[in-house]
This record gives sequence, C-alpha cells and structure tokens, in this order.
Amino acid sequence: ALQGGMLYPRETPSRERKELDGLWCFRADFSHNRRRGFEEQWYRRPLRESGPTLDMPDFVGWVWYEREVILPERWTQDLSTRVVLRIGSAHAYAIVWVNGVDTLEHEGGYLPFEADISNLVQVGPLSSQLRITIAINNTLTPTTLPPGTIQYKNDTSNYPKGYFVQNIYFDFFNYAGLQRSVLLYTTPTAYIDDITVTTGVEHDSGLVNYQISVKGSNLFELEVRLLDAENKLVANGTGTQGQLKVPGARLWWPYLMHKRPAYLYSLEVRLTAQTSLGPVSDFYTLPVGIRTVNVTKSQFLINGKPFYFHGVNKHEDADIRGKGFDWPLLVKDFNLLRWLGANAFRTSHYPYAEEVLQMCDRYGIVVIDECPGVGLALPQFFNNVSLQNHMRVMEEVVRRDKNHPAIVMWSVANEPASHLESAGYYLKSASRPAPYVDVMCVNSYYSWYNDFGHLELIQRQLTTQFESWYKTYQKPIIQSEYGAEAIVGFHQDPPLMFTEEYQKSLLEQYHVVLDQKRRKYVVGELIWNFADFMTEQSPLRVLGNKKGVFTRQRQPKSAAFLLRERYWKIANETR
Ligand code: BDP
Repeated sequence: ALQGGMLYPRETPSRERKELDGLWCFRADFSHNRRRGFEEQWYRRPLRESGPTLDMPDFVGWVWYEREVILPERWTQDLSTRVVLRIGSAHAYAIVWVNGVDTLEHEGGYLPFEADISNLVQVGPLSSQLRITIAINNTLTPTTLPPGTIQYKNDTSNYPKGYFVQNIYFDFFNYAGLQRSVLLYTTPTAYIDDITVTTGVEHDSGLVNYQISVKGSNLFELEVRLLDAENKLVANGTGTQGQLKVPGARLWWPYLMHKRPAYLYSLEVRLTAQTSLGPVSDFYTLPVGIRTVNVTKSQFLINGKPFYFHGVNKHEDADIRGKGFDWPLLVKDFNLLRWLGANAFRTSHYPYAEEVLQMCDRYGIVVIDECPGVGLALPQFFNNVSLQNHMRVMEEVVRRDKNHPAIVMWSVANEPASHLESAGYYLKSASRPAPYVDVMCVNSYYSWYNDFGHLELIQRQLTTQFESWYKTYQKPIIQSEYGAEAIVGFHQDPPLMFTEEYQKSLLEQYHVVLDQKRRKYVVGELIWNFADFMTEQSPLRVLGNKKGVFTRQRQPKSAAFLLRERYWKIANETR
C-alpha cells in the first residue's frame, strides 16, 4: 500500500508554496553506456549544461535537470515547518538529489511524487541555498507502464556503429522528462495528510462523508466546515471521520445537463495539534461537488438522471510544448470543448495534470480517468512484476484523483491484448474484464482499419458490434473511440481517405447507428480524437496522427462543425 496522501499543494494560512517553473539546467548523458552522470556524480556539484537547443527525439537513456533555489529563512529556521519537494510528473524513471543527497526515486510518468526534505534544509544558518538535481530515464521495458522493449541493432554488416531503438506499442510520441511543475511547499510538522470525500443524496439533502488522516501528532483535534459558493457555513463536524448533511443541497451537475451548472462547496479542514515544539495548526480547503453516480443494465445515471457522454478523447499534446503543461493551451481547449458542446472526455491514455481535472470540476465536464495502461500488446508484458506495478499505478491514480466530482469512471487499460493466454489472470487481477466491469467501452474503426473505403458497411458493422456486446454482457456501452484521419485542407468528392469529406462521412455513418442505440443501452460517444497529435514517425503516420477534429494548432476541420451541431442538438434534447 502507498505511504501517505497526495493532496494537491494549495496555499492556505498554514501552507506556502513555491513553484520552480522556468528554465532548468539540462544535460543529456550521451556517453555510450549512459552512465557517465552516475560515474562522475553529476549531482555533487553544479551541472555543466550540454547546450540550450538540443533536438534529440530518438534519445534513449538518462538526462539530468538541475535547479538552484533560495529558500525563505523561516522555512529553514523554524523547526515546526515541514518542507516538501513535489514533482508533478517525470517520465519515466526519476532519481532526485537535494544538495547532492539521494532523496527520492519514482517509477512512472504522469503522476506526482514527493518527499519531506526538512532534514536537508534545516541544518544551520547557511542552509537557505538548495540545489535540486533530477536524473530521468525515458526507457520503457516490459515491466513499466506503459511497457516497451529495447532493441540493439548491432549486426555490423548493416549497422556499422550500432544503435538502440525504443520500441513502443502505443500511438503517441513518448515525450519524456519533466512535464509538470516541480514545487516546494510547506506544512506544519503536524499536518493534514489526506482527505477522502464521498457524497450521496437523501431526499433533498446532500451527504458529504469525510475521512481525514493526520501525521506528525497523536494528540490533535479536527474541525470540519462545509461552505457554499458564497462562503456561508452549511454544515460542520469534528474528528477524523463523519458525515455532513446539507439540507436543500445544490448538486454538482455536468454543464448542459441541468439549468444549474457545476456547483462546488468548500470543505475547510482545520487541525490543531500538540507537537514536541508546542501547538500547531494546519488548514486545508478541498472543493467538493455533491453528486451520485449509478449504473443500471442500460443507463448511466448522474444524480439519478440518465447521462449521455457526448465528448472527446484527448491527449496532452501541442506544438513545441509536447506534453509540457501550459495554461493558455488548457484554456483554449476548454473553450473548444464548450464550442463543440462536449460534456465529457477521457484522459486517453494516462492521467492528466491535476489542473485539468480542477477545470473539469469547475466547469462541469465529466471525466473518464485513464491510467497509463496502454500498449499492453505482447505476451511478455503480462507478468507478475508488471501486474504489481500496474496495481500500484492504479492506486496512485485513485489516491491523487479520488475527490474530483468530475471523474465518474476509472479506466484501467486501453485495448490490452486480452485474447492472449497470459493476459487472463493479469486483467482479472488488475481490473475487471467485460463480465465484471460496470460499463463497456468499445473502440472500433470501421471503414478505417477494416474495410477501408467502404463507408456503406459502417451501419451494418456497428449495429452488429453493439448488439453482440449487449446481448452477451447486458451492460451499458460507450463508443469510446471511433474516427478517421483527415489532413486539413485535403478535399475530395466522392470522399477518399485522409480528406475532410471522408472523415465527415465516416462520422455521419457512425451517428446514424448511435442515434438508434442511444435511447436504448448506448450511453456515450467519444470521438478519436479532439486534436491531431504527435506520434513516432512511421510509414503509417504523416507528421503524427491526424484523426483530430481540430488540428494540432486547434483550428477546426469540417468534421468539427458536424460534431458541434450534433452535440448541441443532443444537449438540448436531454436538458
Ligand atoms: C486506437 C488507440 C489510439 C490510437 C488509435 C488510432 O487506442 O491510441 O491513436 O487507435 O490508430 O486503437 O488512431
């Protein structure tokens, strides 16, 4: 089990935060065995940079980041302050040193990890200067998530120098390194370590169940206050767990579904604790949306009302930025989701930055939260070590994301090779295969990867798909991917593959069947993909995957207008 919670680092009256955004020193280890950085102990003294403009899309191995920081004196002198170093994500394996001291290791990208570094910074009057070194290795192996294989091409008759290839089995560029903020934050030495909130509805009252864990003291009191959006107290409690009752509660609704949009309360937790240095207080405020999620044989219910997912699959991907978190990009994407009339998206194929989920809570966009279980394609990927790893990653995802009202489903894997013999036990343990899941998510590419060019077959094939899945399992179904590539500006009538007309026609064919089934047991449709995105180069991809309804620069293709009309129509019917 995981140690401790992973509350989002917020500023509160008892907590400060210092973002380490900006330019870091950077050095790639080009030595043949990629071990020079360790042999020469690059963490022991300031890094010598390898130059600011390295393009190295094929690099496999270790790169080194470094940043110097000056800490406020009270962080280093006040022993009742706890200083934490948090890395938002580092893909794929990271080792962290603080002032040359080995501090933290973490496997897996897309998720945060942190360490209490108080001991390292509270060592005397001269301790306010800090050097943080992070070595990151992007290698994917059969036991990482996502998995990959490494091949060494060294047959000298064809490869005079030899080279390494990182083989991956998923369809997006394996951007590596630091992709989200690194930051420092403080708490008192006795602190609120984790909060878990679940909500319910009873008649017209909202129920907020809370569970709080405290660290650093055994002698403490907890006060819990629930405030509405106007900061009015609506309920309060004490202790590490309890239930708050909110008469006449305003529920969290997906936007478009209800006249009242997403509504958030604030859960204020106040800790007063005795420590060996005297009494301390800690405060933390968690946004809370009161809502219920239920699934029947044929419906997906939010607050007891049928919910139909009309939305997209996304990627964290953009020009120049790669997977680096970017506020303007996030705001632009949310504007486009609203323009489209999309009410949901899936975080294909890994957990997105927490700031994205916070936006979803606030604007009422429903989320299917996916773990990085993608590219589980080869028999050797289904072994006990990878299974343990997958389960740990899943725990990390839930630990980080459990309190977001926007998240209504967890996705354990995308298109695992479940037909393989070795996959059976693995998938049964890591997740819940078709007979046990609550909702079936089906990806299909009729008239694209199968019978390409034959748009006229889609209706028949899609109908067969839905009917056979439903007949076998009697669970609601989401069409969790479908789509076609279109290179913006390519036109052809009658439609040919890769033109805007073909993408549009393919969507139209899918929509005929989706309309027949959506009043029955199909509960959602998520287009593949929101926007064009980068992949590895290959004969199958032209500067990336072009199945976006927007370009990578977020400009609409013809299909975006089609989808927009459709989504707003569905939204108006169901409101
Ligand atoms: C699906 C994958 C997705 C790919 C898509 C495609 O889930 O990651 O990008 O195919 O080929 O099978 O466009």
